[in-house]
Amino acid sequence: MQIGTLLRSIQFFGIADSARAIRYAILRDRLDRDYQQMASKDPAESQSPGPLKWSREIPHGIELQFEHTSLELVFLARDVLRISWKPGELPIPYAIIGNAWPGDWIQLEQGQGGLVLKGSQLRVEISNDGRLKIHNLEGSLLRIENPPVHTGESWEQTSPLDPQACIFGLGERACGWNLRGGTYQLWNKDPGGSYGLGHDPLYMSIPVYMCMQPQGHYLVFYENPYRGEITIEDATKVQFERGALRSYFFHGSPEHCLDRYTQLTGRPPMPPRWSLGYHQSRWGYKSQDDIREIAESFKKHDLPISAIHLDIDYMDGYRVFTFREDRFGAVLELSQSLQEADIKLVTIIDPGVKVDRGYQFFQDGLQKGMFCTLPNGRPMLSIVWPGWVHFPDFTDPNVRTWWGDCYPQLLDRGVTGIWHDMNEPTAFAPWGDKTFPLITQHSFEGQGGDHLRAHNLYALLMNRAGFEALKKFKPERRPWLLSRAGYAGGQRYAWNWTGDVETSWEALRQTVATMLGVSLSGFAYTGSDVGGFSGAPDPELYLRWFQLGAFTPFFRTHSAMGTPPREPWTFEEEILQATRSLLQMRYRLMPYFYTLAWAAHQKGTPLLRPTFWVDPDDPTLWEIVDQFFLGPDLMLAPVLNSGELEREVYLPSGSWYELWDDSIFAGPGVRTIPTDLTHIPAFVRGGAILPLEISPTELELHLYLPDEGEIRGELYSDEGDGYLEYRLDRISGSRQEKLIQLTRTNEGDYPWPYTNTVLTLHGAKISAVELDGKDWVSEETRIQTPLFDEIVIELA
Ligand code: MIG
Repeated sequence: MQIGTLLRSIQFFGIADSARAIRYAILRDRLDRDYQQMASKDPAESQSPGPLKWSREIPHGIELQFEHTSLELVFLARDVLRISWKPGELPIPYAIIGNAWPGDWIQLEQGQGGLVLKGSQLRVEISNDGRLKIHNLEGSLLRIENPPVHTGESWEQTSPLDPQACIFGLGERACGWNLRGGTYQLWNKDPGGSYGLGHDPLYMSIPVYMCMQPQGHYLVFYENPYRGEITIEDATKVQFERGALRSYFFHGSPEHCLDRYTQLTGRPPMPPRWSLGYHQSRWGYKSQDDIREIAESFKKHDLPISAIHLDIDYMDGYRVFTFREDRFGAVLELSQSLQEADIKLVTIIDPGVKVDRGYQFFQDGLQKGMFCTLPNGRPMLSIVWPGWVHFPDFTDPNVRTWWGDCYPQLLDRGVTGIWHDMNEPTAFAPWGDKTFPLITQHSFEGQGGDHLRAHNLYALLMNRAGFEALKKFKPERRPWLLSRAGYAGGQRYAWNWTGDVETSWEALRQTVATMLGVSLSGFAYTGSDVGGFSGAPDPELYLRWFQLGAFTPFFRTHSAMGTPPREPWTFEEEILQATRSLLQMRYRLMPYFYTLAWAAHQKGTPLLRPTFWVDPDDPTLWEIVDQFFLGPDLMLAPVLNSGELEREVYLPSGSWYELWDDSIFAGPGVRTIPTDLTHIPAFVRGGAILPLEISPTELELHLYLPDEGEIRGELYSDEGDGYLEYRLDRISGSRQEKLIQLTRTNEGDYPWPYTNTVLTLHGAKISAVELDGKDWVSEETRIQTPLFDEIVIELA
């Protein structure tokens, strides 16, 4: 037993509940022992596929029967291959939304020692012993899959890697950037307390990774929700404890792979615009008056804000869907007055339902059989914040509806966004795995299954229930959900945040890699607790973290119970001012963020992108992780070390403008950049048009001139919520020496929202302007423009 954990839990949790947690851990151990014994009745023999017996063509693919195992290979599209090894049950496709792919034509040939399956873009050699070699049509070998080994019910498969290959993704990881040289668990887990570099697994593991290598990039997704493990060294070695071994192989650039992967697993919906603003939270705001005071202080200090979060203390004894009436009885009034200041209220919800005879939701769930059970049919008794709890079984469609039907209890009090926590799922136990006994029974849409199968899917399905409820009860609004855990496909329902990251410089550095890994795993929206969750950041660390937060999709300050306050005004004036100007920049950039949200919704492109996005084929970029892109045009080089006065930044080819002071740098190359405490080095790509909103009716289009060549910008606008009209304006053109020519096109019927638009030039002065064929007045670098179709600018 970990004494430290126990003491901490007693301190937070009291003696009685800590004693219950011990009882729970003992019970879980006993049940897990039984489970283990059941599983290992007959000693299992490891089996390779054995020799090929027969094969036959099927639509877009081939089926092969080896002596021991069978294989099905299907070209879902010309660049997407599905590989399914059996025996083992195929997953209920919770992660998948289906696809409209036409498949690919195929051709089967007899090759040396096996068969060759040819499509229009890929060629797979299948050897008679079950080894796969995937080539592109130029003949480059992209991937080898050794014959998988089936032992009992588990699968293991290795795939040798090119020495230069880099591997990224696997969901949320705190293990550096390139994942080569490590072993990673596929099992959602609350690290407990807080985590730092090297902690594995975390809350959201997703069996998806991207491989960058000289002969062509690919993405692999294993559609198997069981517990597993992947080791990435000279080869990737993946293991799953049960189920069929099914994977999808996608070929192309990272952008293309994510486009394809999110066609299969779903795109993130368009978020409400407010969610891209700043969120303030902490565990420990005690009452509605506390919240009101926080909101007022934001106003008083001239700090823009969009949402305030209520952590678990708002509930009555941690009973979900209740409010502690003495302190939060007037939440409706609170939310209404916040609404006047354009601030939304977000409440946390945990899955555990308190066992309490007098608690109606519990009684109802018990009567209707909504909880996960043990094999004896009784609800599984577990323990979390409320004390003894039962857990809803989200693999049951009736439970999803029953649970979701309670959301109005939050929505009716003016709550707008919902934050799902503890859904790994996590139970309190002073030792061992802090989750359900593996023998716990789940419905699986009536099919039945245990917790080994349900565990990694639990959050996905809880989020699905929440998402569907928000759509049902607020059909005119876009749902906004935040979730700690998740699985493949979860981007359809919720945003991610990186959980209880420790307060340290090392954790700040790691957070960049973690967020980029989450982004490459299909989640377009991620963010971290500004300042770290668990500690007391000094002003420098707080500000550096705030600077990173300002340029990440989900921007929220949050911290643990007992940490000192860290709202911006609790720091000295210099820090307060710096946070103010960052917040102002964040809100000016809102049209840019919103346009990126549209791109994510259309193509699955994450908002945060690793540096190699600009040139995936340049191997020198693959491992850069102390800088990154926000969308196509903004490159951030956050300061991640204490006392750092300057840092090196790699600038890709082209010209780059420092966002804050407009100094121009020419790439490619590494430059040393000063790192003034109050600013995060940020660079705008020459050739970009960055839309900055000055007020709801005033827009500045900042044109950063390239030396020569292409200029482009995009701007998505709509009402900010709901499902009515939108518009997408595209400006494109070029610079040739002293002449700039730009054309605007648009789609969608939403009226142009700005009454005042200014085009501002960076990098040169204006001598003359012609707008839609007429001479037009201008200042040195600014042009007041109506909505033009075409503009020609002559530079001085
Ligand atoms: O056991 O709700 O990650 O953000 O403040 C800890 C209390 C439960 C963990 C979340 C954190 C939240 C905290 N929760």
